[in-house]
Amino acid sequence: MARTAEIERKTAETDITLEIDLDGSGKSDINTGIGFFDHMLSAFARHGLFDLSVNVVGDTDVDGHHSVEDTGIVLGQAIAKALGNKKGIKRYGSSILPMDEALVLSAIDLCGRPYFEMDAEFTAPMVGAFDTQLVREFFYAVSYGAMMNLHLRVITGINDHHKIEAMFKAFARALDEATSIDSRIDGVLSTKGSL
Ligand SMILES: [Mn+2]
Repeated sequence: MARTAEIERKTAETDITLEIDLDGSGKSDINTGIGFFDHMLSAFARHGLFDLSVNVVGDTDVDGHHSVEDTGIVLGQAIAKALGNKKGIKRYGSSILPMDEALVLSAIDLCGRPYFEMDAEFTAPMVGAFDTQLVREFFYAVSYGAMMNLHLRVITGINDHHKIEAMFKAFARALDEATSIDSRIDGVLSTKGSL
């Protein structure tokens, strides 16, 4: 059974089409109108081994806020939809990922209850055309859209490009683990019987 989802979302601010295959090989086709954000979503797909296609037509003449936040909402919803009933998935995933001087921890519980914790500080207001304040907006939106508990913590780091890229890659690897199927798991991994 394919674990895929396609979502289209159109508002006065953004028009987004997104497709994900949780059991892909890391192929991506990303066009958000913000170069650094494209770079981050490509890294997410590649390192999570998800196939991901994202097309965003947003009000980047205002700024990148709506485009990044709404893409987060849609990605979260697509992850939840592709997961379906969550039978057989590992549920938890974590990664501690280095990128040069930056070291980032990401931990995920696909528990059906949204929660978001992030500990990261950036010194530059922008990386390319990407506002560093949007890192929090994006991951908050993903965690709530997917109804997941997501923790992200920059343990060390100096360069904002490295810190943010390590966050996207650590998130990808943690999500790959949490969404992967373990044949030993009968039903859903919860004593409550549902996730
Ligand atoms: Mn880079």
